Amino acid sequence: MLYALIFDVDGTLADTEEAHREAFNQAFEQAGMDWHWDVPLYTELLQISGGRERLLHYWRQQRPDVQDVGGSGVRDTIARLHELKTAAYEARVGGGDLSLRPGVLALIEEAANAGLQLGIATTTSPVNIAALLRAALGPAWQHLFSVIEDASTAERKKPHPQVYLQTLRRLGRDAAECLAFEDSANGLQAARGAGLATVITPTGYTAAHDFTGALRVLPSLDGCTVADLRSWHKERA
Ligand code: XBP
Ligand code: MG
Repeated sequence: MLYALIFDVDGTLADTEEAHREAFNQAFEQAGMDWHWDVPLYTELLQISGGRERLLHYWRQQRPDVQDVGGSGVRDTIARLHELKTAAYEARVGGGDLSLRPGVLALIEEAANAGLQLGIATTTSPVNIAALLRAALGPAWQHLFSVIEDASTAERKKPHPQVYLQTLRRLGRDAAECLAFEDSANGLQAARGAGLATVITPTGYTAAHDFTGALRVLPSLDGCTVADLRSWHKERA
């Protein structure tokens, strides 16, 4: 039986990575740094989940010789850049410009009305989830989700399964009673690592990823119903 749906955020609930990329570049400008992440570079950097981890990876890869910026070491500089970036992203997305991907709102509402539990398992920061979902689902958005696990509660980032394992534990569900929804290879690996059958809806940033092991790979959740999910869920066995 299917009892719960667990959603990734970035790329799955909404196509957010372009807004994240622009927010990173705004943070670099505000910090007076000459870094700039264009779309091809950001597509590559998205293989690292977590904004702080992505910044550290880029620094080690592109500027291994630079040990501090304006007297702050690497760790402090990254923390400051990520704070600037998160504020820039919140300002961009909090105004409601970014809508949910096609079919997401209808499926969430139908699933909630059908009594399915809804969870969120993401590597993004809680500020970003609230900015996106408050605008897209209204101020009471949190009541739709029984469990939210994010960068503030799960230290290990995707493809590590920690965020999904913690979500399952807090839902009180076995993986076999749930479906996961993801957009990326890291997300698929994390969900599969927790034993979850996973529906993939790629974005422009993740279209070239390897989705072997996905239960379904769909252009979007548009037209997807709870009845579809129940029949796909039966197949996974
Ligand atoms: C995608 C990510 C996040 C975002 C940036 O998260 O990997 O790091 O790219 O957000 P999801 P932060 O698991 O929802 O696909 O800067 O807050 O990490
Ligand atoms: Mg994602």
